[in-house]
Amino acid sequence: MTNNAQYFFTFFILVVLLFSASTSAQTINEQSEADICPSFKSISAKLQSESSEGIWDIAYQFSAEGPGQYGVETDGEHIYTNDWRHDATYTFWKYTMDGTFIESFNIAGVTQIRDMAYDGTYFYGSNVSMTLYVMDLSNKTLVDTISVTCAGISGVRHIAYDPELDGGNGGFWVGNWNDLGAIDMNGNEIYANIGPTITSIAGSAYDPYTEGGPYLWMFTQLGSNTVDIYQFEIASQTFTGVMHDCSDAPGFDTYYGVAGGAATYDNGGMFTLLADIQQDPNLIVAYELAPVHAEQLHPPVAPFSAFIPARYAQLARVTTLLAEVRAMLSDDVPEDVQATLDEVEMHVSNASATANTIYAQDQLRTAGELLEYLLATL
Ligand SMILES: [Ca+2]
Repeated sequence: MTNNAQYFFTFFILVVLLFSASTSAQTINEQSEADICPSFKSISAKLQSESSEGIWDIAYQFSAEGPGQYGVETDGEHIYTNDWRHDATYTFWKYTMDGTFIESFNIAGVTQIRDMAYDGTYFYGSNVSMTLYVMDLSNKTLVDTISVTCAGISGVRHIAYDPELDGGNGGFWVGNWNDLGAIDMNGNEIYANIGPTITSIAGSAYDPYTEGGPYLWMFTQLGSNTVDIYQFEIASQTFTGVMHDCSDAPGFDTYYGVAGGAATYDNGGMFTLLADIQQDPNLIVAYELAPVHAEQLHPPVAPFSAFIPARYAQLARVTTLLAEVRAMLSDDVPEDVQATLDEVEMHVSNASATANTIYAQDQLRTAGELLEYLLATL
């Protein structure tokens, strides 16, 4: 990464931390190495006339280090994939944020994980059983297991972390190919299987930023290309009809490619969806969904006392200004500009570290003023 990119990456992580300061029946296809829904071929023909909305620009994409890497997730520092196969040599694979392979590794007692989720602290996933594995992929450890109780759910294949579930304590949307329910952080049922009208769900991810949300994106093995991703409105628990066919990704294997896991994250101010297409090797595609807007955020899970709505307005302003500054900078950031940016970072950091609301807002206001000054001089 260039210095500029590195700076903004660090900075946006900081902003993300501010927003979420509290948080902390398989079928083995012998030919394609893909985990394929038994019923997908029979239903796929029904759903070919849906529309596609949203941004859906491809920010980047990369090929995994081989086939079988069903799941994908990121903590914003690295992208991880995981192998679903019973005979996998390695279960986990680690990449840089632009998809450069770093290493593969195992965690004792954890195999055949499918889709994954990340809650800001740990990674979660299951081998399509009612046991959820809580993993620290950075330290390569199994932190805990959670026993899932959710009527009508036959196993956890797809999983998405939703910070608003359980009255803001957070929880997961989970299910197997054809079911979808919700559980709290201890695995207890919040919603039994709702009987989703869209099925063959391989992976899912949470999206609070696309207009009209929050939504889940359900990566399904439906459609003529078997990589259709559907928008699910959480408030009404219904599918909106918005769909994107991920076969637009360059390198998509029209014969073997089928949906796998999905994840979402803040990619430098652009909320981005990672779609993991099962083929050989797996193809991970990063789609741009929507700009990250503070005003669309709901209150965080267990906020510091200073995290009140007024602060969001300040944060939103800083985030917007930062995006504008970023757009005007080349890779070579002049020394004086960098010094001002460092100062901005310090103020945002101060704001995130204090429990004093007035001080925090003052710090964010100062950061905003510095960015406005920069914009005027660039
Ligand atoms: Ca997921």
